[in-house]
Amino acid sequence: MAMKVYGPAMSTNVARVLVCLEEVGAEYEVVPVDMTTGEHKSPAHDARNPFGQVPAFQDGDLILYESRAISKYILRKGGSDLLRESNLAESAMVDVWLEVESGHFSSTMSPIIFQCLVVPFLGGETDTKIVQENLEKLKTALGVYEARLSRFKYLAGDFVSLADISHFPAAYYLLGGSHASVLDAYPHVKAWLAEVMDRPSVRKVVELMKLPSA
Ligand code: GS8
Repeated sequence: MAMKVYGPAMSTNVARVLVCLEEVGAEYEVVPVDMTTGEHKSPAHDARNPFGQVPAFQDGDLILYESRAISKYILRKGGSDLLRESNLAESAMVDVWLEVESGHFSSTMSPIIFQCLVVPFLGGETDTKIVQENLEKLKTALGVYEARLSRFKYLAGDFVSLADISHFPAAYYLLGGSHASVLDAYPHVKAWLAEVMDRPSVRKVVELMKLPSA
């Protein structure tokens, strides 16, 4: 039976899960959850994700939430090497940079995406103070990334891993938004992101993110 992902592909956390399914070539189904009507807060969705958020994930009797945990499950099940689990030190570095992605990159990008895309879509006005504050935080993080990527081809070392591809959903919105030029000061980061965005799995999910109903 195909694995099921509940939530719109355009959501960054849903897209992270989808790219892992694409990486392992799994059969999967994206089940729509209409966030505009609050379906993610419905009892049916709450049974799958008690935080009332997307994504939720189902593989037979197993129900999971939290996109990075779901991603790891999919990669382990599919026998992918993107977690480097045969090497203790390498897998630890994957974990480090997955935490960095969550705590320094995506957490900083989330309010920027919300203010620059979601708020105007809902008819509101972007809070530029929030955007500027988070852009400053982003620049601080990107300085660390630049130093790292000057020494290694990828974040966890000289091998591509989940830590790299996990950045793609927020990076997609950064690259396509009005603050993309922030990356110009970080040439290694820019080149690394270009490579991440060019992975076939990422290109496939980017297409799904563009579909209005997905
Ligand atoms: C965060 C999920 C999340 O914030 C994860 O899965 O990694 N740590 C979790 N989901 C957002 C959509 S943005 O992609 C969401 O569901 N927001 C609606 C809400 O919180 O009510």
